[in-house]
Amino acid sequence: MLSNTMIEALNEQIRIEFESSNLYLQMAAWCAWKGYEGGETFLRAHSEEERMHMMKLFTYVGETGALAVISAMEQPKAEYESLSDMFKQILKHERFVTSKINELVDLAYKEKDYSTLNFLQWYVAEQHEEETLFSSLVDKIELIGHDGRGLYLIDKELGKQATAAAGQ
Ligand code: OFO
Repeated sequence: MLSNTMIEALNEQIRIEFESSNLYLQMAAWCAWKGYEGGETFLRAHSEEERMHMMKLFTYVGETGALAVISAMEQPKAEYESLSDMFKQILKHERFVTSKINELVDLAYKEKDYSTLNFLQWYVAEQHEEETLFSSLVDKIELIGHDGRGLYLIDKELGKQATAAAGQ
């Protein structure tokens, strides 16, 4: 059985993962609007991934006999200065998500809630992967994404990454 503090914290994480999903879907719309087809495909897929992160939490909370609660969500930002600006904001957002996962892990330790601790390990690994991915994309955009040709190559790369991830 989960403590009330843990239920509240997990429900907050459900909101955060849902917000991530909405944020990336909104970013996909911005990419489509700007003609970044690869970026659109990549971010649509990433939005789905975040929905899956949310659903895992939603299911876990329910399985423990607690009530999963979906709370009000923040409206995602719709417009970005550039692809580089957008990916820097994604990296910042993922670092924020990592800090929230770490807080959950701290709480589970403090409460000796070993079941939740075990459940959260998947998120710890996932955040490591996501930060690595987005930080390398930010670096690539910084390196070559300053003109039309560079941006074209970056967009192609994003499309390829989305296709490769879908085939995994
Ligand atoms: Fe990309 O963050 Fe979920 O967990």
